[in-house]
Amino acid sequence: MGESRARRAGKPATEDRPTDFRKLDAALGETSLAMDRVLDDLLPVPHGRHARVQEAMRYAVFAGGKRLRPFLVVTSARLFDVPARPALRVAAALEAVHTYSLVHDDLPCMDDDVLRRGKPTTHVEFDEATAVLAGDGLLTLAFEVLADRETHTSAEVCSQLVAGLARAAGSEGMVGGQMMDMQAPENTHDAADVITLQRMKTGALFEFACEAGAILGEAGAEARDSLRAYARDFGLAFQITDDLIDTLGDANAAGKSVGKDRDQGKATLVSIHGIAAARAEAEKLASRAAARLSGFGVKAELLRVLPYRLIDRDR
Ligand code: GRG
Repeated sequence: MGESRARRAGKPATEDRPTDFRKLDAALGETSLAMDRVLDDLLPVPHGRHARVQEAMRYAVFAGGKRLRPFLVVTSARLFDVPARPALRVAAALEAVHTYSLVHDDLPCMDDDVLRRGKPTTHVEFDEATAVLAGDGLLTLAFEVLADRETHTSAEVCSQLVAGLARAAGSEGMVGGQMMDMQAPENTHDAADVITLQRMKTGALFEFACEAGAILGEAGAEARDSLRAYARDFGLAFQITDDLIDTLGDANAAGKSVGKDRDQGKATLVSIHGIAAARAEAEKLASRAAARLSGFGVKAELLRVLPYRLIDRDR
């Protein structure tokens, strides 16, 4: 990364809060471009009488997005010297699942949103049935990609990737978290409820993103555990910041509707603790996430800086 406050003070960046994100931003940009090329290769080219669903899949995937989960996969895979191509294929599978979740989340029967990634949501641009099918198409494509020997020559690695993503996306992970969220005003009251919901709804995919790098690298349990612990803290810090943006932000900056949690009476860590305490908690989680990767040394510098970059999104 560029010159951080910590480095200017002559200390290692890990001992203080990094404030210069140029190197990280460049890496995020590079991964995003590489990701889009691989997604373009993997997504079916619309053809035949069913072209519409494939057009909608492409519309949703290429509507923008930070490609954060792909960055986590690719950067954690680099810790184990995994080549770019397999890491990008796993990253594409995960981004497909993430995009499906956004398409379905925006549907009238769920969050009923008209704006996502700064553009009309998929059901607004197409129609509801097409949006449901596009989400289904993205979800299933992800597993097709992971199971393919082009992703990894070891069947054991492919099967761990398939099982890991299925667990993260399923009813004990993202889908379960979404169910809790749909019932949130009645069932989610205190901070512990909110943390459980968020760990399932958004944290589980972050955990898979980081662990996938270790799976691809056939790393040992200790490395996998550190990456999962990093992702848990990172995910919560990310979510708190998302809630801060929802509370403070404007729809243009967020690229989506804001203030919905409050309007729907849903508790968040911001509504429970207040803005200042929520910010302090995000800061603490970012610092703890960074510390989780100390064992990887300088190789993990980008991953250590990332949580700070994300929690600065609300300023
Ligand atoms: C419908 C099964 C199902 C699940 C939906 C993740 C999710 C579960 C819904 C998204 C709701 C939401 C806006 C959550 C806030 C945090 C979040 C996941 C934001 C979107 O992720 P980003 O910011 O999005 O990484 P981009 O567009 O950059 O990819």
